[in-house]
Amino acid sequence: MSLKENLEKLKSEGLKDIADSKEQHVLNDIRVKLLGKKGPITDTLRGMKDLPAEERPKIGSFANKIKEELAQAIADKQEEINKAIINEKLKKETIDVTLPSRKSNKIGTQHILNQIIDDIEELFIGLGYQVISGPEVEEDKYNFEKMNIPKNHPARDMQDTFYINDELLMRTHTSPQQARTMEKHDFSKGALKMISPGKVYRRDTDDATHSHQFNQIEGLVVDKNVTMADLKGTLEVLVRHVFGEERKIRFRPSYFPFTEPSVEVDITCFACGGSGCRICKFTGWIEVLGAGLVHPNVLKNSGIDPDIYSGFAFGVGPDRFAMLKYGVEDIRNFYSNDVRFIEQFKGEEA
Ligand code: FA5
Repeated sequence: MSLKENLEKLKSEGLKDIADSKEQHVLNDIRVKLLGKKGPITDTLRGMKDLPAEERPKIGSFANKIKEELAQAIADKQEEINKAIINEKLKKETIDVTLPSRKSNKIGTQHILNQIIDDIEELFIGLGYQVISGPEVEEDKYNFEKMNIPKNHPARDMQDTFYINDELLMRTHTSPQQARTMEKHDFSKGALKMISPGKVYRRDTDDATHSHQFNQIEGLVVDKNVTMADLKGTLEVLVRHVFGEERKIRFRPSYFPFTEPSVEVDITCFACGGSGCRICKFTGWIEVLGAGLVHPNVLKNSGIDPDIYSGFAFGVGPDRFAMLKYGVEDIRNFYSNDVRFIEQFKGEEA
Protein backbone atom coordinates (compact mmCIF):
# COMPACT_ATOMS: atom_id res chain seq x y z
CA MET A 1 0.00 0.00 0.00
CA SER A 2 1.35 3.45 -0.85
CA LEU A 3 1.94 6.03 1.84
CA LYS A 4 -1.02 8.03 0.58
CA GLU A 5 -3.31 5.00 0.70
CA ASN A 6 -2.07 4.25 4.17
CA LEU A 7 -2.96 7.76 5.31
CA GLU A 8 -6.41 7.51 3.66
CA LYS A 9 -7.01 4.28 5.54
CA LEU A 10 -5.96 5.82 8.87
CA LYS A 11 -8.33 8.71 8.22
CA SER A 12 -11.37 6.60 7.43
CA GLU A 13 -10.72 4.28 10.42
CA GLY A 14 -10.17 7.30 12.65
CA LEU A 15 -13.40 9.00 11.52
CA LYS A 16 -15.32 5.79 12.19
CA ASP A 17 -13.85 5.44 15.71
CA ILE A 18 -14.70 9.08 16.45
CA ALA A 19 -18.27 8.64 15.19
CA ASP A 20 -18.71 5.50 17.31
CA SER A 21 -17.38 7.01 20.54
CA LYS A 22 -20.04 7.97 23.07
CA GLU A 23 -18.03 8.80 26.17
CA GLN A 24 -15.56 11.49 27.04
CA HIS A 25 -12.74 9.15 28.05
CA VAL A 26 -13.08 7.08 24.85
CA LEU A 27 -12.83 10.23 22.74
CA ASN A 28 -9.77 11.33 24.71
CA ASP A 29 -8.06 8.00 24.02
CA ILE A 30 -8.81 8.36 20.29
CA ARG A 31 -7.36 11.87 20.26
CA VAL A 32 -4.12 10.72 21.88
CA LYS A 33 -3.92 7.66 19.65
CA LEU A 34 -4.55 9.45 16.34
CA LEU A 35 -2.90 12.82 16.80
CA GLY A 36 -0.22 12.11 19.42
CA LYS A 37 3.51 12.06 18.70
CA LYS A 38 3.56 8.31 18.87
CA GLY A 39 0.38 7.94 16.78
CA PRO A 40 0.06 6.06 13.45
CA ILE A 41 0.06 9.23 11.30
CA THR A 42 3.41 10.41 12.71
CA ASP A 43 4.61 6.83 12.36
CA THR A 44 3.53 6.61 8.70
CA LEU A 45 5.21 9.91 7.87
CA ARG A 46 8.56 8.46 8.92
CA GLY A 47 8.37 6.54 5.60
CA MET A 48 8.59 9.89 3.76
CA LYS A 49 12.41 9.69 3.72
CA ASP A 50 12.13 6.91 1.11
CA LEU A 51 10.04 9.11 -1.26
CA PRO A 52 11.44 11.19 -4.08
CA ALA A 53 12.15 14.78 -2.92
CA GLU A 54 9.35 16.37 -5.05
CA GLU A 55 6.74 13.96 -3.54
CA ARG A 56 7.58 14.79 0.09
CA PRO A 57 5.85 18.25 0.39
CA LYS A 58 2.70 16.88 -1.28
CA ILE A 59 2.47 13.98 1.18
CA GLY A 60 3.36 16.32 4.05
CA SER A 61 0.47 18.71 3.29
CA PHE A 62 -1.88 15.76 2.63
CA ALA A 63 -1.01 14.38 6.08
CA ASN A 64 -1.61 17.79 7.70
CA LYS A 65 -5.00 18.04 6.01
CA ILE A 66 -5.94 14.64 7.38
CA LYS A 67 -4.79 15.68 10.86
CA GLU A 68 -6.94 18.84 10.65
CA GLU A 69 -9.98 16.86 9.50
CA LEU A 70 -9.56 14.38 12.33
CA ALA A 71 -9.06 17.22 14.88
CA GLN A 72 -12.23 18.92 13.62
CA ALA A 73 -14.19 15.65 13.85
CA ILE A 74 -12.95 15.19 17.43
CA ALA A 75 -13.97 18.79 18.36
CA ASP A 76 -17.46 18.26 16.86
CA LYS A 77 -17.84 15.00 18.73
CA GLN A 78 -16.66 16.69 21.91
CA GLU A 79 -19.41 19.28 21.60
CA GLU A 80 -21.99 16.57 20.97
CA ILE A 81 -20.91 14.69 24.10
CA ASN A 82 -20.97 17.91 26.20
CA LYS A 83 -24.50 18.67 25.05
CA ALA A 84 -25.59 15.13 25.89
CA ILE A 85 -24.10 15.49 29.41
CA ILE A 86 -25.96 18.76 30.00
CA ASN A 87 -29.24 17.36 28.68
CA GLU A 88 -28.91 14.33 30.91
CA LYS A 89 -28.26 16.59 33.93
CA LEU A 90 -31.24 18.80 33.12
CA LYS A 91 -33.46 15.76 32.86
CA LYS A 92 -32.32 14.47 36.26
CA GLU A 93 -32.53 17.82 38.06
CA THR A 94 -35.99 18.92 37.03
CA ILE A 95 -37.71 20.87 39.79
CA ASP A 96 -41.40 20.45 40.19
CA VAL A 97 -42.49 23.98 41.01
CA THR A 98 -46.01 22.80 41.73
CA LEU A 99 -44.89 20.78 44.79
CA PRO A 100 -46.12 22.27 48.10
CA SER A 101 -43.35 24.02 50.12
CA ARG A 102 -41.82 22.45 53.19
CA LYS A 103 -43.18 23.90 56.42
CA SER A 104 -39.72 24.38 57.97
CA ASN A 105 -39.42 28.11 57.24
CA LYS A 106 -39.36 29.67 60.69
CA ILE A 107 -40.57 33.19 61.14
CA GLY A 108 -38.34 35.07 63.55
CA THR A 109 -39.40 37.39 66.31
CA GLN A 110 -38.04 40.55 67.81
CA HIS A 111 -35.79 39.86 70.82
CA ILE A 112 -37.69 40.31 74.05
CA LEU A 113 -35.30 43.04 75.26
CA ASN A 114 -35.92 45.07 72.11
CA GLN A 115 -39.66 44.53 72.57
CA ILE A 116 -39.44 46.04 76.08
CA ILE A 117 -37.23 48.93 74.89
CA ASP A 118 -39.61 49.70 71.99
CA ASP A 119 -42.59 49.60 74.34
CA ILE A 120 -40.93 52.10 76.72
CA GLU A 121 -39.92 54.31 73.79
CA GLU A 122 -43.54 54.38 72.59
CA LEU A 123 -44.73 55.39 76.05
CA PHE A 124 -42.28 58.29 76.30
CA ILE A 125 -42.85 59.48 72.74
CA GLY A 126 -46.50 59.74 73.76
CA LEU A 127 -45.41 61.91 76.71
CA GLY A 128 -43.55 64.29 74.37
CA TYR A 129 -39.98 62.99 74.77
CA GLN A 130 -37.42 62.69 71.98
CA VAL A 131 -35.54 59.39 71.55
CA ILE A 132 -31.79 59.87 71.13
CA SER A 133 -28.95 57.39 70.72
CA GLY A 134 -25.32 57.90 71.69
CA PRO A 135 -21.88 56.27 71.38
CA GLU A 136 -21.05 53.04 73.21
CA VAL A 137 -17.35 53.93 73.12
CA GLU A 138 -17.48 57.06 75.22
CA GLU A 139 -15.11 59.76 76.39
CA ASP A 140 -14.14 59.75 80.07
CA LYS A 141 -15.20 63.41 80.07
CA TYR A 142 -18.85 62.54 79.33
CA ASN A 143 -19.09 59.21 81.15
CA PHE A 144 -17.63 60.59 84.38
CA GLU A 145 -16.32 64.15 84.54
CA LYS A 146 -19.37 66.00 83.25
CA MET A 147 -21.48 63.73 85.43
CA ASN A 148 -19.78 65.23 88.50
CA ILE A 149 -17.33 62.35 88.92
CA PRO A 150 -13.87 63.91 88.56
CA LYS A 151 -10.73 61.85 87.90
CA ASN A 152 -9.64 59.82 90.94
CA HIS A 153 -12.99 60.43 92.68
CA PRO A 154 -13.99 57.41 94.79
CA ALA A 155 -17.47 57.38 93.13
CA ARG A 156 -15.77 55.89 90.04
CA ASP A 157 -15.52 52.66 92.02
CA MET A 158 -19.33 52.31 91.81
CA GLN A 159 -18.97 51.26 88.16
CA ASP A 160 -16.14 48.88 87.26
CA THR A 161 -15.01 49.94 83.84
CA PHE A 162 -13.57 48.64 80.57
CA TYR A 163 -11.04 51.30 79.50
CA ILE A 164 -9.76 51.54 75.93
CA ASN A 165 -7.17 54.16 76.85
CA ASP A 166 -6.94 56.88 79.51
CA GLU A 167 -9.61 58.98 77.80
CA LEU A 168 -11.86 56.38 76.13
CA LEU A 169 -13.96 53.62 77.64
CA MET A 170 -16.98 51.41 77.01
CA ARG A 171 -19.70 53.55 78.58
CA THR A 172 -20.72 52.24 82.00
CA HIS A 173 -24.15 53.84 81.85
CA THR A 174 -26.32 55.88 79.47
CA SER A 175 -25.97 58.98 81.68
CA PRO A 176 -23.31 60.60 79.41
CA GLN A 177 -26.25 61.21 77.09
CA GLN A 178 -27.49 63.74 79.65
CA ALA A 179 -24.46 65.98 79.11
CA ARG A 180 -24.44 65.38 75.35
CA THR A 181 -28.07 66.49 74.93
CA MET A 182 -27.95 69.33 77.48
CA GLU A 183 -24.98 70.89 75.66
CA LYS A 184 -26.93 71.00 72.41
CA HIS A 185 -30.36 71.99 73.68
CA ASP A 186 -31.84 75.35 72.78
CA PHE A 187 -34.14 76.31 75.67
CA SER A 188 -35.77 79.09 73.68
CA LYS A 189 -37.56 76.22 71.90
CA GLY A 190 -38.95 74.75 75.15
CA ALA A 191 -38.09 72.13 77.75
CA LEU A 192 -35.56 69.37 77.18
CA LYS A 193 -37.30 65.99 77.39
CA MET A 194 -35.43 62.97 76.11
CA ILE A 195 -34.87 59.27 76.58
CA SER A 196 -31.78 57.47 75.33
CA PRO A 197 -31.71 53.67 75.17
CA GLY A 198 -28.58 51.64 74.48
CA LYS A 199 -26.02 49.08 75.57
CA VAL A 200 -23.67 49.70 78.48
CA TYR A 201 -20.69 47.74 79.78
CA ARG A 202 -19.29 47.00 83.22
CA ARG A 203 -16.56 44.76 84.52
CA ASP A 204 -19.24 43.17 86.77
CA THR A 205 -19.14 39.54 87.75
CA ASP A 206 -22.00 37.89 85.87
CA ASP A 207 -24.72 36.38 88.05
CA ALA A 208 -28.51 35.87 87.86
CA THR A 209 -29.22 39.63 87.84
CA HIS A 210 -25.90 41.10 86.60
CA SER A 211 -24.37 40.94 83.15
CA HIS A 212 -21.14 42.62 81.99
CA GLN A 213 -23.12 43.99 79.03
CA PHE A 214 -26.68 45.10 79.52
CA ASN A 215 -29.13 47.79 78.42
CA GLN A 216 -30.14 51.02 80.00
CA ILE A 217 -32.62 53.71 79.11
CA GLU A 218 -31.65 57.17 80.25
CA GLY A 219 -34.39 59.72 80.83
CA LEU A 220 -33.87 63.46 81.27
CA VAL A 221 -36.15 66.45 81.68
CA VAL A 222 -34.74 69.95 82.17
CA ASP A 223 -36.99 72.99 82.46
CA LYS A 224 -37.92 75.69 84.92
CA ASN A 225 -39.41 74.40 88.20
CA VAL A 226 -38.93 70.66 87.69
CA THR A 227 -39.42 68.91 91.03
CA MET A 228 -39.18 65.53 92.72
CA ALA A 229 -42.98 65.24 92.35
CA ASP A 230 -42.58 65.33 88.55
CA LEU A 231 -39.99 62.56 88.75
CA LYS A 232 -42.12 60.39 91.03
CA GLY A 233 -45.21 60.81 88.85
CA THR A 234 -43.26 59.97 85.68
CA LEU A 235 -41.65 56.86 87.15
CA GLU A 236 -44.99 55.64 88.48
CA VAL A 237 -46.49 56.00 85.00
CA LEU A 238 -43.55 54.03 83.58
CA VAL A 239 -43.64 51.21 86.14
CA ARG A 240 -47.43 50.83 85.96
CA HIS A 241 -47.34 50.86 82.16
CA VAL A 242 -44.86 47.98 82.08
CA PHE A 243 -45.98 45.91 85.07
CA GLY A 244 -49.63 46.75 85.60
CA GLU A 245 -51.30 48.23 88.65
CA GLU A 246 -50.78 45.24 90.98
CA ARG A 247 -47.00 45.27 91.28
CA LYS A 248 -45.74 47.08 94.40
CA ILE A 249 -43.05 49.68 93.92
CA ARG A 250 -40.93 51.57 96.42
CA PHE A 251 -38.71 54.64 96.22
CA ARG A 252 -35.59 54.24 98.32
CA PRO A 253 -33.15 57.07 99.10
CA SER A 254 -29.87 56.47 97.35
CA TYR A 255 -26.74 58.18 96.14
CA PHE A 256 -25.55 59.10 92.66
CA PRO A 257 -22.91 61.79 92.17
CA PHE A 258 -24.97 63.32 89.33
CA THR A 259 -28.33 63.65 91.14
CA GLU A 260 -29.33 65.32 94.38
CA PRO A 261 -31.47 63.99 95.98
CA SER A 262 -31.19 60.50 94.52
CA VAL A 263 -33.52 57.52 94.66
CA GLU A 264 -33.56 53.91 93.58
CA VAL A 265 -36.80 52.23 92.58
CA ASP A 266 -37.46 48.64 93.57
CA ILE A 267 -40.27 46.32 92.49
CA THR A 268 -41.53 43.28 94.40
CA CYS A 269 -39.70 40.15 93.34
CA PHE A 270 -41.44 38.16 90.58
CA ALA A 271 -40.26 34.84 91.94
CA CYS A 272 -41.32 35.06 95.60
CA GLY A 273 -43.82 37.92 95.43
CA GLY A 274 -41.92 39.76 98.17
CA SER A 275 -41.27 37.11 100.81
CA GLY A 276 -37.57 36.76 99.93
CA CYS A 277 -35.68 34.24 97.81
CA ARG A 278 -32.34 33.56 96.11
CA ILE A 279 -33.21 35.76 93.13
CA CYS A 280 -33.92 38.89 95.17
CA LYS A 281 -31.12 38.02 97.58
CA PHE A 282 -33.79 37.42 100.28
CA THR A 283 -34.95 41.07 100.33
CA GLY A 284 -38.29 40.61 98.51
CA TRP A 285 -37.39 43.51 96.18
CA ILE A 286 -35.48 43.89 92.91
CA GLU A 287 -33.91 47.21 91.98
CA VAL A 288 -34.90 48.35 88.52
CA LEU A 289 -33.76 51.91 88.15
CA GLY A 290 -31.85 54.81 89.61
CA ALA A 291 -33.03 58.41 89.48
CA GLY A 292 -32.95 61.85 91.05
CA LEU A 293 -32.95 65.58 90.50
CA VAL A 294 -30.09 66.65 88.23
CA HIS A 295 -27.17 67.87 90.37
CA PRO A 296 -26.48 71.64 89.93
CA ASN A 297 -22.85 70.82 89.01
CA VAL A 298 -24.05 68.63 86.12
CA LEU A 299 -26.23 71.47 84.81
CA LYS A 300 -23.30 73.91 85.16
CA ASN A 301 -20.90 71.49 83.42
CA SER A 302 -23.18 71.65 80.38
CA GLY A 303 -23.56 75.42 80.45
CA ILE A 304 -27.03 75.55 82.09
CA ASP A 305 -27.71 77.97 84.95
CA PRO A 306 -28.97 75.91 87.95
CA ASP A 307 -30.54 79.04 89.46
CA ILE A 308 -32.95 79.19 86.52
CA TYR A 309 -33.32 75.58 85.43
CA SER A 310 -33.77 72.29 87.26
CA GLY A 311 -34.31 68.79 86.05
CA PHE A 312 -34.83 65.14 86.81
CA ALA A 313 -33.05 62.13 85.37
CA PHE A 314 -33.45 58.38 85.56
CA GLY A 315 -31.60 55.30 84.37
CA VAL A 316 -33.76 52.24 83.75
CA GLY A 317 -32.47 48.68 83.38
CA PRO A 318 -34.77 47.13 80.71
CA ASP A 319 -33.11 43.73 81.24
CA ARG A 320 -34.34 43.75 84.81
CA PHE A 321 -37.74 44.97 83.62
CA ALA A 322 -37.97 42.01 81.26
CA MET A 323 -36.92 39.58 84.02
CA LEU A 324 -39.59 40.90 86.34
CA LYS A 325 -42.31 41.07 83.74
CA TYR A 326 -41.79 37.60 82.30
CA GLY A 327 -40.32 35.76 85.30
CA VAL A 328 -36.94 35.17 83.67
CA GLU A 329 -34.74 33.78 86.39
CA ASP A 330 -31.34 34.50 84.90
CA ILE A 331 -30.29 37.61 82.98
CA ARG A 332 -27.74 35.51 81.04
CA ASN A 333 -30.64 33.85 79.18
CA PHE A 334 -31.10 37.07 77.20
CA TYR A 335 -27.59 36.85 75.81
CA SER A 336 -27.02 33.12 75.34
CA ASN A 337 -28.71 33.01 71.90
CA ASP A 338 -30.75 29.91 72.69
CA VAL A 339 -33.61 30.00 70.16
CA ARG A 340 -35.82 27.94 72.47
CA PHE A 341 -35.64 30.75 75.03
CA ILE A 342 -36.16 33.56 72.51
CA GLU A 343 -39.09 31.80 70.80
CA GLN A 344 -41.14 31.89 74.01
CA PHE A 345 -41.65 35.60 73.51
CA LYS A 346 -43.16 35.42 70.06
CA GLY A 347 -46.06 37.74 69.61
CA GLU A 348 -45.37 39.87 72.68
CA GLU A 349 -44.75 42.77 70.31
CA ALA A 350 -47.12 45.63 70.96
C1 FA5 B 1 -26.72 54.06 86.95
O1 FA5 B 1 -26.14 53.50 86.04
C2 FA5 B 1 -27.11 55.50 86.84
N1 FA5 B 1 -26.52 56.09 85.68
C3 FA5 B 1 -28.63 55.58 86.78
C4 FA5 B 1 -29.12 56.97 86.96
C5 FA5 B 1 -29.41 57.73 85.85
C6 FA5 B 1 -29.29 57.48 88.22
C7 FA5 B 1 -29.88 59.01 86.02
C8 FA5 B 1 -29.74 58.77 88.40
C9 FA5 B 1 -30.04 59.52 87.30
P1 FA5 B 1 -27.01 51.94 88.45
O2 FA5 B 1 -25.59 51.53 88.44
O3 FA5 B 1 -27.77 51.72 89.70
O4 FA5 B 1 -27.15 53.47 88.05
O5 FA5 B 1 -27.76 51.20 87.25
C10 FA5 B 1 -29.08 51.54 86.84
C11 FA5 B 1 -29.87 50.29 86.52
O6 FA5 B 1 -29.17 49.49 85.57
C12 FA5 B 1 -30.03 49.38 87.71
O7 FA5 B 1 -31.16 49.77 88.47
C13 FA5 B 1 -30.27 48.01 87.06
O8 FA5 B 1 -31.60 47.91 86.62
C14 FA5 B 1 -29.38 48.10 85.85
N2 FA5 B 1 -28.09 47.44 86.09
C15 FA5 B 1 -27.02 47.89 86.76
N3 FA5 B 1 -26.01 47.02 86.71
C16 FA5 B 1 -26.44 45.97 85.98
C17 FA5 B 1 -25.87 44.73 85.51
N4 FA5 B 1 -24.61 44.42 85.75
N5 FA5 B 1 -26.63 43.90 84.79
C18 FA5 B 1 -27.91 44.24 84.47
N6 FA5 B 1 -28.51 45.36 84.84
C19 FA5 B 1 -27.80 46.24 85.59
